[in-house]
Amino acid sequence: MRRILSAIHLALFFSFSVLLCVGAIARQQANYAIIKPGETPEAIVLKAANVTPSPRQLDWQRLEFIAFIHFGMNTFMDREWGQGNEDPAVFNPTDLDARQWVKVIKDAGMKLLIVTAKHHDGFCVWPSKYTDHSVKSSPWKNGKGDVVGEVAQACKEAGIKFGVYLSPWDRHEMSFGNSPAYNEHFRNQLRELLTNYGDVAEVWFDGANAEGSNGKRQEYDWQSYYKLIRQLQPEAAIAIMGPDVRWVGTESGYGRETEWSVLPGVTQNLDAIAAASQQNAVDGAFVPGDLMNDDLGGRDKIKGATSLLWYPAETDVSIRPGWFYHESQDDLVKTPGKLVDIYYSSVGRNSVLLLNIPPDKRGRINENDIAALGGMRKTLDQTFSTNLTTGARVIASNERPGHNGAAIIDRDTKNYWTTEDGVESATLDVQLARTLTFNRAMLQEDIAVGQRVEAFRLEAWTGRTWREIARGTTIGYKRLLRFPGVTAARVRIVIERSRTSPTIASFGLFKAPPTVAIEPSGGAFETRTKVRLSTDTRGATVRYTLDGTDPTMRSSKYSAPIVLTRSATLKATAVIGGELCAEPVAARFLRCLGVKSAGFEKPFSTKYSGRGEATIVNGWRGSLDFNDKEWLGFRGDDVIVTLDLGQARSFAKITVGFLQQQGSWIFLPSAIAFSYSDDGNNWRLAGELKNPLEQTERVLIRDFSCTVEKVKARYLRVAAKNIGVCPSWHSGAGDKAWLFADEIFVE
Ligand code: FUL
Repeated sequence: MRRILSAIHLALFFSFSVLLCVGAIARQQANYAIIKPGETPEAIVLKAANVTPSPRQLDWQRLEFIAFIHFGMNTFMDREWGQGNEDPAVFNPTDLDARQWVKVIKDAGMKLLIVTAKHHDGFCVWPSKYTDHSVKSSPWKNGKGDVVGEVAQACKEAGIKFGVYLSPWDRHEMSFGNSPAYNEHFRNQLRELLTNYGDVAEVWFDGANAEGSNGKRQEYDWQSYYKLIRQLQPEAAIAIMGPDVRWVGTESGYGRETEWSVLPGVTQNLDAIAAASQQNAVDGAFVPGDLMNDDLGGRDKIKGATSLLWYPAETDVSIRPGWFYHESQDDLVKTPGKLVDIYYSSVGRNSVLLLNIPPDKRGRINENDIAALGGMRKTLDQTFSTNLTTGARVIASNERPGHNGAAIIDRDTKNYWTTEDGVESATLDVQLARTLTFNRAMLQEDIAVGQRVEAFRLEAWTGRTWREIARGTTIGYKRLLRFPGVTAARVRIVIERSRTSPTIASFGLFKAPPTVAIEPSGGAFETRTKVRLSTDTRGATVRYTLDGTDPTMRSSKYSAPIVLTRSATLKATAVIGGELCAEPVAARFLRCLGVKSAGFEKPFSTKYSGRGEATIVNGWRGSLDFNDKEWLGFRGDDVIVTLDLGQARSFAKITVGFLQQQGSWIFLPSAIAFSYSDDGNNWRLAGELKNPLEQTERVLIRDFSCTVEKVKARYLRVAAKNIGVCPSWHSGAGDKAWLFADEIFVE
């Protein structure tokens, strides 16, 4: 959220390139378009279809999967945000090995590494000439070390692109808030990073911002930063608070189902735009709007636009709850299964995935993170190494000369299929070499000519009819689809709607290793519950455990529904030919008292409404992703909820769970009261708690419990106090704070 607020000042840059002939007329290719007053919605849609990425945006998009490294003062202070007054003597990695970072990243399939040269605390991990608050003043390598230099060198050796994160917000630098002086200081630091370390492929500017050490706020001169970058590293993509790449809008790792790379801009300066058509580039022409909506570029989003621009999404997420390393999170590394899911939901949804892997105090990536990445890579390789469309024949319902159907399976993404002018829906009948089984599909448009497809579906030929197996809206650079295994010899792509002649550059069908489904996928039960396990692959069996450990070949073999009478954490894996072949899936089952209904005194936000009122008693816990449908979000309001047990029941314990993610303005409640009642009118207090945790703690889930002795009642009430507004030190200071609750358990 904080990025959005400050994104209002973001100005955008665009460029022209060559003349190109697609669609009815020869037109100049540009990563923006100006809409003249009076243009019809249809004309605007056509313009949007012909906005194309700048060469640097295209190169960036093709990287697909890139790495973030958060490493700095916070690593040693065990914090997420430093104050700026930390002692440089604390920064002292015992065994820093940038080559290890790069190896881990390369092995995981990532193509670029962005390192935090300076985070909000202002400590520079390169020996900047412009401050002493840097590695120069630390004991590491006797003040002669340079993390940025070691990373740049290791990247170069391994053929990985290199990028820098330089936080504009600086809580140490005295000139911060003294606007011209700090802008000069910031450019000086930027110049060092852009001139001393070889090629820079991405510059990442964060939106987090508040006062500096002197209590003053800074007016950033973004335009002058962009100008310097264009001059020194013209190939570098400027991300987030920059013109080339936009923040996807969450830090969860999940992009949008409908992800347009062409967005409406707000025209600022028509003269500048007119001048741009002669000069190739202009800054300050557009301001993007809300980046957090479900759909940013659909027809109703662009219909009133005065300009359009290519502004693609980057999905940033950390492999751990925090961006920096904390020993306490060693067991909270995302599982391979979760990382694979994130991959499908970012790379597979027309976005670049920027995955953060924070090195520890030694200066090495932790074993747990390496294992998780290894598991993820294994599954992705097993899935995508064999494209089952090899040897297929493609028959298109319509094709433009030189762009026939065969282009979609020729493995050359520069060749693409498209239709004749005026044909905006079409089918591509893919006749496979033989009958095959698959459960994944990949589609790519040729975005070099624009993003066009608005709706499509995939169908398989059953021998008698076409059966739908998957559908989607946008495709863009890449779209990955998952569906239960299908066995067929013919598949067809049906393009239902496109903004102009659709293009497909690439199509693939794949078979992912077997996965296990747990039904129900976890939850609460009263006395006993039955759980079914199944795999999506014929010939596979399932092994499982109930104590939360990973299954082995010695674990129980699934043969009939499992009957649970106690709380359990179930983990299951598929087995083929005597070998465990999939990453385990897990589900938690909790035995507790059944709640008949839950009512809220103040409504939760429509944006974070989980699965409705029942979310609070459905037995499912929320994850660290506040978007995961298990959280109810309250903006500025308290959570006051009454539970009806249906009849008077005895209970011993009530537990309620809350989330804190202060970076997203979500804080734990300040206090919680538990009460009970026989009639729903007269209430008795069962217990009261105050939250002992710091508001500065960044990411955590916390349960608050109240135990009672011999209480029997029909109604229970939990009242949790919202802290009201974000605290004074916070970037949202004074704005309404969020309170997020996921679950109440009655035992
Ligand atoms: C945020 C920062 O405040 C975090 O510390 C982290 O650097 C993340 C990538 O961006 O805005």
